[in-house]
Amino acid sequence: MSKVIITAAITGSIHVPSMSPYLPITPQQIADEAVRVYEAGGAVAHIHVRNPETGQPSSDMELFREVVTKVKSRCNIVLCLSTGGGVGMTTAERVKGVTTFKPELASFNFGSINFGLFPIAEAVRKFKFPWEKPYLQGTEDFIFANTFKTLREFSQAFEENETKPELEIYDAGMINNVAFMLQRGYLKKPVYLQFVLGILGSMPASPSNLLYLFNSAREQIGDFVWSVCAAGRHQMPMCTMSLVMGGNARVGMEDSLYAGKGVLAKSNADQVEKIVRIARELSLEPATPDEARQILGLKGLNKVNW
Ligand code: KMH
Ligand code: ZN
Repeated sequence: MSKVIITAAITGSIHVPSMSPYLPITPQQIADEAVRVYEAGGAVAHIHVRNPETGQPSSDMELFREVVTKVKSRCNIVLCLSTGGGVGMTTAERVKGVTTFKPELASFNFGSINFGLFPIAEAVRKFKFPWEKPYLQGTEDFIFANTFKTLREFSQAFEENETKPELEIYDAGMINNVAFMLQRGYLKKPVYLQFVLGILGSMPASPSNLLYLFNSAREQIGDFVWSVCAAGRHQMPMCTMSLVMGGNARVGMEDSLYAGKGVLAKSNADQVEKIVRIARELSLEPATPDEARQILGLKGLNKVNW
């Protein structure tokens, strides 16, 4: 039976605590969620951290340390640390998780976009914390900068720490960036691409856009391993399309707070269970973390720095 990698992005830096009481905030909650994802059939947990008091996205390495050590003591799920971070973080802060922890896998955003979260603010009736509204509204004027210099510097950090990059592709031009960095020797094949659909400021989530990204990547890069994530209500349809097309799938509360129409997910595991059910209906079996390590060519949990 074909194996598919199910990733869950546990908390992210897009949603704010006022939007769901179930959004994991503290290191303990994030670690508990990663373990629940593992138990539900997830092979990878994508990790951001938040200030435990306010829920604001953070780049504090001690918060990351608490999460990764707690998870490792309980299960062998692959941890994919974020280098996307959150609004307002510097590139130096964002890459620190790679140089500090030498993870097996980390996200690597492959171009710049005006990451527009500001419409989300309109949907929140009452904000719990003072940082939330300006954080979202400020993105009207926020460039999520991943310049060629950053791509070069991050590539070197990934290579030095033997961390496999998960290349986040929000837009067609970013495939060109991957081809360029491959040609210059900054990336090695096979690359792992994740098509990110439905973020305002980049490509909308639609079947034709996913097909277009996939075909463009085939033309420009050749063979690659790939996955899909999509924002909000597009999460399950786009992940299902990825599975049908032979790709992998990322769910999780970073991308959607819902487990169904109008139903908040109580845990990331709700979404993992759902995509696992869909996969099995398609005669696909979720990969274990060790199978995911093999598919992605990861160095192994014994080589991380925690
Ligand atoms: N925020 C996402 C839509 C990252 O953390 O580096 C993609 C992501 C990026 O997860
Ligand atoms: Zn992320």
